[in-house]
Amino acid sequence: MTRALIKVADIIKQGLAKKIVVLAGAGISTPSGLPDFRSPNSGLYDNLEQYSLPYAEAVFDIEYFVRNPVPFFQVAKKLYPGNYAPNSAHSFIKLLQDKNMLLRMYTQNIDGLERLAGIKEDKLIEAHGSFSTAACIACDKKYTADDIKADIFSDRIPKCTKCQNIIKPKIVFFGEMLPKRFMMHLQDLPMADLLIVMGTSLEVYPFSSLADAVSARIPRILINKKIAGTFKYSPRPNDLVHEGDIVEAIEQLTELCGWKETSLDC
Ligand code: CNA
Repeated sequence: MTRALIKVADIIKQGLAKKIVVLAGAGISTPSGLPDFRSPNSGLYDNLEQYSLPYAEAVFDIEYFVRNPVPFFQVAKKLYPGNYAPNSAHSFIKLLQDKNMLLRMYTQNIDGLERLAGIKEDKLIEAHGSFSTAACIACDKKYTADDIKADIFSDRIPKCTKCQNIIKPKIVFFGEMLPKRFMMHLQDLPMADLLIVMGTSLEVYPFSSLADAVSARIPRILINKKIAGTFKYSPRPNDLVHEGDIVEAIEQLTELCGWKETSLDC
């Protein structure tokens, strides 16, 4: 157990954390079997050679998508909701919600596992969208996840029944606006009394900037395989960093909080 986990558990046990904000990324879903982006070898970026992309991020670039949607739909097939279950990282956040300690969870993930774990809509900001809805890129006709699922799983590009243009899941691509609800960070982060950052490389802006939006006197903890973002480049005096596997860390933190008897199974 690291000092960081012990310290956070102390803050929680002393009742000093009643408005926790959680920031999460693809690393909380790797234990559920989903690939993340940037992990060497296993990450999606290292497995896109077959598509001869001009650069890896092009898979989520709106201009590239309009010209060649195939790589995106191959990645979509890997991440599409329905094949994966939440893990103890998601359950821990649900536990914070049940204990009335969760102010908000901001996630970059598009896999929908937070919803499946039972995190309520008003507590959750899916900053990069989700697969739950989709729309035609030309006429904006709306579709559900189920409407386009069969096409995606049969390697067909889903096409609009009205105008035959491409139907795109409501995932936020590079070059697109984030959902309006993302702006809630302007009121949430200044109110937070503890920031928990988990499973993210903190490389995607503007999401990464949320880690810096809490007051300097508020403890921030990063739980990740390796140190990232401003925890590395401009650390604050009361920053806490736990480098390691998310599931092991959450199990330790749950025990340190005295919540071990509470099942983390989803
Ligand atoms: P990233 O850049 O791939 O970073 C993930 C981080 O998690 C890395 O620093 C890893 O070291 C770390 N990590 C991976 N597995 C574990 C583990 N078991 N325990 C602890 N740490 C771990 O992903 P980010 O989320 O930071 O990047 C933002 C992108 C990724 C967003 O736009 C997402 O939409 C996108 N994405 C989402 C998913 C998903 O929904 N599950 C999957 C892949 C990519």
